[in-house]
Amino acid sequence: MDKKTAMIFGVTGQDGSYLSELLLGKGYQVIGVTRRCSVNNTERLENCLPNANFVLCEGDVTDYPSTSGAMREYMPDECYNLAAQSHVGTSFKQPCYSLDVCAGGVLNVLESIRTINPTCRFYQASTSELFGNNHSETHDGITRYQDEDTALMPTSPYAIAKLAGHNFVKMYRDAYNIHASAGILFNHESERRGEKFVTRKITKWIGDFVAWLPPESNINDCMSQLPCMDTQLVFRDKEFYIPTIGNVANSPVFPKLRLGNLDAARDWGHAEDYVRMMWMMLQADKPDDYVIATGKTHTIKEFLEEAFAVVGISNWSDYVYIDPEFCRPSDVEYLCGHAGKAKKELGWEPRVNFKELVTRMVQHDIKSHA
Ligand code: NAP
Ligand code: G4F
Repeated sequence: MDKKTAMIFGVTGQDGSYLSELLLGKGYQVIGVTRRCSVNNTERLENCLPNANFVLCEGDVTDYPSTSGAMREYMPDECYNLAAQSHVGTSFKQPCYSLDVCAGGVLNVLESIRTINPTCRFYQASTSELFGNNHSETHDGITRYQDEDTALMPTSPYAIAKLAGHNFVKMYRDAYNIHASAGILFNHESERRGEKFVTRKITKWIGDFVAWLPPESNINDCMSQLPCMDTQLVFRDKEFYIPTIGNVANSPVFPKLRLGNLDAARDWGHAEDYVRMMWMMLQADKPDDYVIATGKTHTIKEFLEEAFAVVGISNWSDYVYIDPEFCRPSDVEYLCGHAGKAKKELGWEPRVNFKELVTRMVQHDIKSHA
């Protein structure tokens, strides 16, 4: 049988890199579409770049000539649209741009498929942000959850734009008979997660902090010095600094971890599990939309507790400064997905649990300094 070709928009991102590795492992030719960037942004693709079946092609989802041009040149069997301005906080600062990429971008790719390559199967990266602050009550013993029947009530420019993209998928499926599916994915993280998302921001900070401490220091001894600290050092330009003991490499202070809302709850899984489901959705006979989630939810505080525990710190709040800069005009407070449909129809289940996810991320960010 001929080798299958898959096209990935958003290939340089967290999910794009894991999906590329999965598809190359299955023998696909992978065409990764990347937008022009002033510096190299293919760091996550280092495992893929040497593979002769991996091709990078220039394109931007907001630019129809480039999406249609890529479609015409490679005529893929499968197309995965992962491209997005994916940071919810940023979408409040750049709402028009977020709308262009997350809504218009989907339309450009779907139109390219409809007009040039209508048998191509399409995957759209929809999101649990679509639910906003809505949830369903009780089902299968799970209380307060979101699934495919929970009404969508987006509360950010990102989520509203993603809802338009989500609706385009259904429309192209129903009106034009395109094999187009959307994965309503709950938060998924990894060692490759962007450093401005809360999980990676936390684990990266821990990795940097541990690297900054003198090798022989005991973290908790260090913090026991807190009451003695010089208040001039503690406040500087709004930022808190952690006082140190001993002779710490050239820098007498270390900035605290600055975060926003710690009470929000998220259903966090590992990205490797979630890209597997993207591929599974496109192998199904019928296109459809699926919730993908672990069914377990944790607050940011719980993530902090678990992450700091990996390096033996129990009093994590001493290291964290709440900075209003990281609070959003509106936030989604509670997400907990019910992925029963994906399990029943496609046999999908997550393999990495919360504790393993957090441990892997922290250990990776510590090792990155070795
Ligand atoms: P990510 O790391 O932020 O990656 C986003 C990708 O989109 C990057 O490759 C980025 O390219 C690309 N991109 C941005 N604007 C583009 C444009 N105009 N044209 C072409 N490419 C563009 O996001 P991710 O975590 O991998 O998520 C993948 C997708 O799933 C996104 O659509 C996201 O909204 C959605 N999603 C993610 C989660 C999650 O928890 N991770 C959950 C639900 C849904 P550059 O490298 O050039 O910036
Ligand atoms: O890590 P976050 O930025 O992820 P968020 O907003 O849930 O969005 C991610 O998941 C969505 C799926 O549900 C994706 F569609 C989206 O593309 C993205 O991947 O924030 C998580 C929570 C929020 O409640 C936020 O307010 O953490 C809170 N938070 C607290 N302090 C912070 C911070 N978030 C960030 N990014 N930075 C902080 O300092």
